[in-house]
Amino acid sequence: MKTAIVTGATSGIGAATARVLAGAEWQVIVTGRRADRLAPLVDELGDVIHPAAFDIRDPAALDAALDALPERFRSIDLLVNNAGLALGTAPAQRADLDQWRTMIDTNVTALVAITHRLLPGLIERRGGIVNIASVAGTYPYPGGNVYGGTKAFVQQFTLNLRSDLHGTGVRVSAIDPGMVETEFTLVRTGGDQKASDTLYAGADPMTAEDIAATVLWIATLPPHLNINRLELMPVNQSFAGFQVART
Ligand code: NDP
Ligand code: 8X3
Repeated sequence: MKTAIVTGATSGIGAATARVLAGAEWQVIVTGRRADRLAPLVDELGDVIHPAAFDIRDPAALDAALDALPERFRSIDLLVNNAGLALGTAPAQRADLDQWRTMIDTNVTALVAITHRLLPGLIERRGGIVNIASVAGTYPYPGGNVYGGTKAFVQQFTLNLRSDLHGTGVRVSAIDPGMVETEFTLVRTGGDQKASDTLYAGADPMTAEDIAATVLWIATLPPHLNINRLELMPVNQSFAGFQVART
């Protein structure tokens, strides 16, 4: 049985990915700060799930959680770097610097730290890494400022990892989803359920399960195949034009 670690599995894409992987006979280490959201995954999926509740921005907590893994969860074959968030939609000139720092600490610094820690084992086992980036890393939009910047980092880090891991057999992929209905907008708006409902209403957005199925597909391709980057959107989402300020 192969072992995956899915960061940010207390909700949304991470929780769905844990379910899909467990259903495909993987055992899964699930992480996130909310321990009360991890326990039900264990109840639902059984002892193929190992919950590890910690703040991924805290390097000591990350090390402690990985050091405390039970023996049978120690040989990790797949790292799904999913934990992440957007905070705020204000333009840069009115944005909150602490929110910017939180996004960088979570989406960039913590992702890099867990990757660095797990790389030796992943190389040993010719494993894989799937990074959840975003269309926000490719296409700018008003208010996307630092969130989009962090996701552009994830995209480029993914490709650069591929270069460094050349010849090791380790697969590295970035998934760039567009609109997925999760708690993402609730978090981004500081808990505004109405704003979240309004954003998704009538849009027929992607589901967390859509992205989870994509993670499983990437992770179970024949070993000679690597998906470098994969961008997905709901049919009802596309692109708008440039803006011009006239004086
Ligand atoms: P959710 O808000 O539903 O899930 C985010 C997950 O990240 C939660 O499990 C949360 O756990 C975890 N997380 C956030 N901060 C921390 C932290 N400091 N320590 C540990 N875990 C943390 O959103 P999604 O499922 O949508 O988001 C998953 C990923 O997908 C993110 O990287 C997001 O940027 C990306 N994405 C989302 C899109 C969307 O439209 N929804 C589109 C493109 C990309 P907890 O709060 O319990 O710590
Ligand atoms: C989430 C997608 O467009 O809200 O990464 O930034 S978007």
